[in-house]
Amino acid sequence: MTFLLPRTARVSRRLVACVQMRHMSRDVGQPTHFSHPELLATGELLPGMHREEFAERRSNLMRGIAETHSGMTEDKHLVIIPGAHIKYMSENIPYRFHQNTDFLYLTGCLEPDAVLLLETTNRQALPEHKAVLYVRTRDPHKEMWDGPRPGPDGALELTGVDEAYTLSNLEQHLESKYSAEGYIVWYGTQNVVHPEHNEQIIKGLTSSPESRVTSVHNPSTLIAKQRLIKSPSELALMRKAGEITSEAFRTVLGATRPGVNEGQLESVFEHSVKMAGAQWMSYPPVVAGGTSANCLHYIANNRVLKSGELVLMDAGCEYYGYVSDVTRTWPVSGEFSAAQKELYEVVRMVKEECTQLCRKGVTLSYLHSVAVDLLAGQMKAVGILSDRISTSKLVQIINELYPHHVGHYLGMDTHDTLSVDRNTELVPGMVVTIEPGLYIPALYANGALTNGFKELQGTGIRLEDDVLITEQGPEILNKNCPDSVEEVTKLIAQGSS
Ligand SMILES: [Mn+2]
Repeated sequence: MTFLLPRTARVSRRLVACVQMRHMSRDVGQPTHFSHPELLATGELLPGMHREEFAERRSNLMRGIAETHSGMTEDKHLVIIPGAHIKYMSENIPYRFHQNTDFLYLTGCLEPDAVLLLETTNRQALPEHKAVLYVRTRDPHKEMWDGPRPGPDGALELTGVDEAYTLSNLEQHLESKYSAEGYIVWYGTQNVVHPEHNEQIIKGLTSSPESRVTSVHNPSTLIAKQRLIKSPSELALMRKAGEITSEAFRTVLGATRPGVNEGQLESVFEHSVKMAGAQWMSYPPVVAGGTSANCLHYIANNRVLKSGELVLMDAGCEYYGYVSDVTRTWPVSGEFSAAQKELYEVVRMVKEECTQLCRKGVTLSYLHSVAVDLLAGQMKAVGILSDRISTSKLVQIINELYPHHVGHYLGMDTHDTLSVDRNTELVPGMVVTIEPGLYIPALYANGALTNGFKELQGTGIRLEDDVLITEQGPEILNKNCPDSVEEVTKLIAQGSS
């Protein structure tokens, strides 16, 4: 087994050593102070987020790894985090590139096909480590078609990692520098981010007869724990995503009238968030008129909205890597019927109560149980469900009418940090959604609805806010998104006047 690097690697190492510039002096395919001075200060990789913050996150991850191996400080660790690859709609037609969020969190780098390695530095205890990036090679022909690439030198200047190489070195380096050296390897094999790199990584780590890699640990749980608590700069981006989304909902309310297609409201929302500076919608929005609201992930958005029905819209935007996720439901005509208003107020009250409970020490699981109890109690109290229904029957009915959870963590992904249990106590810096709903099937046959409320068959209502936990209590990131009957109806009326 040789430790001599292949010739190409030696060349790029020398190249790396020559690079002393600390500021970008050319376009590298993602916004920098050089290309977007109006958006980014020197050294920032995302607005308000300096590359030092990314270095700190890498150190925190290595500290977390050290803590999982207390007492074995001599262990050598190797963490491998691949970036996303470009996906294609059809031959040569790419979807817009979306970076793997763990990779973005640790590097601030928006380059497709890149790989990050973090390795123990010789004879130094964690969190001391070396960060190495592998990126696509520069290619004038391809860059003419697809835009500039950083290449190893650009990646180094951009992110401030310790070393950078072209991807052609990845497999060979894994084999020659790491596989026989007894590193404890941290790499996510469960949800493969990049199938092609995955093959190279597995081959590089295991194909040599001298390889000592027999198992890998998944780093994603440790990264999720870190991502769960947002830094001030992350919160600034999330507040902005919440503000943009609130404003977009106000615009969509004003554009609502009978005869408008669901897809047109989607388009009003998308236009509004992009005009305000967001890059994406967080997910294909749900714009569901009438009974379509009972399909929780309805995204066909192709029906004409009719007077008398409600429209449910679940939509959010992504602002430089951080997302919002908001839901409102309102009457197409601008006026709730008496029964619709009762049901709406039940859901709104439950959202309000659960939001106020978003404080240090409570859990999403607890909030969900509160939501279930409140929904059940209120449905009886206002007379939508008969007060003669037994408690066990009531539990069954609420499970039917409210089939999802009250919330999830929110951050770089809409369903953020999924490996974090919902029994985790909330602490300041965490962001959760609070989204109670009631969905009454069109053919709801179990006789639960009282006579005055039969018209609610086929009605679905959900209200969702994004809530930051602070020392002082909950902060609603989309606080300008209206939910009172008065304000919602006023905005619809203003739009149609
Ligand atoms: Mn949600």
